[in-house]
Amino acid sequence: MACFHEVALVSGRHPKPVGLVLQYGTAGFRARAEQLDHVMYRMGLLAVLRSKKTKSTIGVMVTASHNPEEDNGVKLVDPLGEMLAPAWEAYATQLANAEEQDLKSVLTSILDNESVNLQKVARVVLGRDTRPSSLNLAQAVIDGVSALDGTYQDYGLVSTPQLHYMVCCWNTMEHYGTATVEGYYQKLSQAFLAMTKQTPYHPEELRQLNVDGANGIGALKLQELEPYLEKKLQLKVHNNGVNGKLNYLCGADFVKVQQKLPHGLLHIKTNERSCSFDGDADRIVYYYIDESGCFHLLDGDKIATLITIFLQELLVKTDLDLQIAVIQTAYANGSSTRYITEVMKVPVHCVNTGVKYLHHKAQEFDVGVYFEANGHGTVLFSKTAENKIRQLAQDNNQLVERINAAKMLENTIDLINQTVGDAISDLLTIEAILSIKGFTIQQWDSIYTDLPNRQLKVKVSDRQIIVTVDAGKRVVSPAGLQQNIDALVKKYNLSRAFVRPSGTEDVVRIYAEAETQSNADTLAHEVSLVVYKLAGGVGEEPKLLH
Ligand code: G16
Repeated sequence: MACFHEVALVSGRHPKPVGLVLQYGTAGFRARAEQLDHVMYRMGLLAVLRSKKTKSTIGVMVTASHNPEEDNGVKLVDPLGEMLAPAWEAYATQLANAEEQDLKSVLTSILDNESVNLQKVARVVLGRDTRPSSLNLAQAVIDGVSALDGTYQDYGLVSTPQLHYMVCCWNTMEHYGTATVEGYYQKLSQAFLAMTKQTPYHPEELRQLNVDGANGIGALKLQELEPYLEKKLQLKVHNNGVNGKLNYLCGADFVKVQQKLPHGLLHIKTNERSCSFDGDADRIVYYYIDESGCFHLLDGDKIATLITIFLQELLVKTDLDLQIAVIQTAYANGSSTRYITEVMKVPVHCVNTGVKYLHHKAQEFDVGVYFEANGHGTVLFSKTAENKIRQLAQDNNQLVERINAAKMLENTIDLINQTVGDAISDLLTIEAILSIKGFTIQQWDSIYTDLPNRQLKVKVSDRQIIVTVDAGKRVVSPAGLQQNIDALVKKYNLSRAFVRPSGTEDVVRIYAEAETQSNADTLAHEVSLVVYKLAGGVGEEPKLLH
């Protein structure tokens, strides 16, 4: 059994740059790849301690998701495939920032605080995205795991949600699914084919979907999945990484923020259904170009609405007493929130940005649909809900309509990745729903009309000086910033704006919504100027973009 004395020696191969301080952010650590070797090694150590503590398999994913290719990062995955518990995020930060001579004492204090028994076995599974830096960084994780005598399985190139799925499979004795990439494809494709069994093979143009793979892992994995779909769906994968750069001028974040087509799909046909993944395939957004050449985005809010309509109709048919709710963040378009609460009469809850917060809130309901506007989300079914649905699906004494609705819900449970937002699983769920309901993308889009909005980024010297409350919707520091934002918002009809420090990039994010696009753009620009002035903006003053 290794002791912490040896760990301090081995870490000599993964030294921490003196004085470097990094924070565990919205979804783990993110920084320039060259700053992360020691962090990866130490997250390998932490994963072993977490595994011993929980007596479960823990996941480590090397990825910086939507960030530029030069960045990298790490996401830790807890026993049921959820994000690392918040108390352990603090340990992760302490460990990442401990100077070499303090590493042993930080490890010892985690051990003592958590009463970790070092004699327990530890198992870690890891995966990585396609960034050039990911292979070496994954090796640093393995070195950390090995330094504490943990066992590991390296899944190599996988999407983040696939790794979350593996963790859940391992810890449920494969009740959730088989812990292989093939097992993942089989589980999802079988559920998809079962859901769409009754729908006819649509003409080719309706079966075809353009996918922008962001030049990342999602493109590779979709190509592996396609043979399992028995041509029920035809995927035209663009930006598959052969020529382009990861997330550069493409991918879900680019499309959502810029509200325009990604490179590689600039010439899609009118009304052609298209979607974009992000760099590690945990987000998806849809879009199309209408007859007048106008770009239409169907983001996480539209996805949440479509899925909720589908689930609510089925729940009514089953006549089961199950409560459904939608979880959003401050970035949710005001029209979506109004539609879901006022027209659909489904309760909506707003939480802090970060899927870990949405996931946690969604667990409070029988059926919790959670989506961030950026396209990151999924559906959680409580154990009680799942049991009731599966029982009804098998109960031949019930009305056929009830049984069929329960069977459809059962397949939806199997299709949706309940561990985390998953672009592949979401894509199949959306495609199944569109096919079952016979909806075109335009019909889906017309459920409600988005309020025009704009997102901007401002670079400041220290983004942590911006402190927010109320799910990130109001600023309490620096003084005067919120009052300025309030005064600007008052100038425009149906408007709203907020700012918050990003937890994945070194920027402050600005969001503005208004009755017209021009007002949303102007409001976002005015707010960005206030942030620049009051929060220590660096570089050039933000300019109004049209
Ligand atoms: C991560 C989180 C998301 C969050 C996004 C942006 O996404 O998983 O929940 O919305 O970062 O966060 P922030 O605004 O704090 O930068 P991803 O896809 O990059 O892992």
